[in-house]
Amino acid sequence: MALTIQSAQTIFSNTQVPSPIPATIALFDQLNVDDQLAYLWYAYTEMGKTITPAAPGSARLQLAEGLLNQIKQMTREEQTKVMRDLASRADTPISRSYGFFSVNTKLAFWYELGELMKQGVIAPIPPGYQMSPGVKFVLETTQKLDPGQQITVLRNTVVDMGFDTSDLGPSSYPKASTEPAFQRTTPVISSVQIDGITEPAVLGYIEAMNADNFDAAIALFTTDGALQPPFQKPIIGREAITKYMREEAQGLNMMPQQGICEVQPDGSKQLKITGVVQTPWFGVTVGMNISWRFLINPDGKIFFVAIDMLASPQELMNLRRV
Ligand code: EQ3
Repeated sequence: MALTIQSAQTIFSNTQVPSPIPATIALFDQLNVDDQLAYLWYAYTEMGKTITPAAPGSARLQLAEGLLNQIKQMTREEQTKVMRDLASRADTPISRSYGFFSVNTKLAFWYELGELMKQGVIAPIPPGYQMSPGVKFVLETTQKLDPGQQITVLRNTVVDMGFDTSDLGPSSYPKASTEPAFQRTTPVISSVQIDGITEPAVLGYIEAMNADNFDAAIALFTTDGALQPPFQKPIIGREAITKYMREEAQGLNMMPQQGICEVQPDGSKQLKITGVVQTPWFGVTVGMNISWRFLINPDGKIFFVAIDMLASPQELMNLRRV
């Protein structure tokens, strides 16, 4: 039987535990725009007491510099309006430009705005601001998440801001492939060992990804292969996956720990591997518990891989189907 992406998506689905991340984001989405901005400020500064993101390289900030300079020259009221427009995804020139940014440039843009807010250069949260019960509730919900889940909530809310430019065609901003790389600050993990796994495509994938060698990683996929990032639809085909990896997978450290492999009657293999991933934004200070669900075709090529955020560390051991 031919492999399909639809059926691949369901492998090991009965070992999956719903993540609290979408539920937290749904609560955030219900807040009004000012409360959303305040929530992000408090969540970010609260989190910053224990973990702080690495300052983005100047090369990456350059991509956001034009917008940041425009905003710096505005009055406080105008600056607040820009932030409200971004959070409410309004159709304005700045919201459009932001919509064209890659994920890491969006994060770098807000990182810099946050710094400028702390310095008083950009309008801060108004001094007399009273937290609404809604903001308090979403903050308390966020605090119950582990650090890896907290940074995912922040990341995903920032990514969803701005005007959705996906229907507007290619951007005039630098393409992802020409964007400067994240500098690796932690040593590259060289020899990959995963308890219970000897599958060459999987070991090769992790090794290549840990060296940002996306050409080597993509060569392990079938031409119609797919990669499904957490909470997203599958990205299909080598070209689209390579573009995605260049934009979003630079500098990641992947530390798979254990896995299981089940051979199917047609010779394909289904593997589930759990482990920890670190993002260059937070380095070794935040580990995200994740799983990879691989479907390898009978020729040993990756037909599908889904990356899922785990609900809890207990799930790292949750590999067997019941
Ligand atoms: C200024 C302030 C504070 C207040 C204002 O009111 C509003 C905002 C938005 C503010 C600023 C907020 C800021 C600066 C937030 C910054 C958040 C950051 C830097 C978050 C970074 C998160 C990174 C994450 C969660 C990365 C996760 C990566 C994963 C899970 C990678 C998985 C992958 C694997 C393992 C693969 O095998 C394939 C590729 C793939 C990427 C899917």
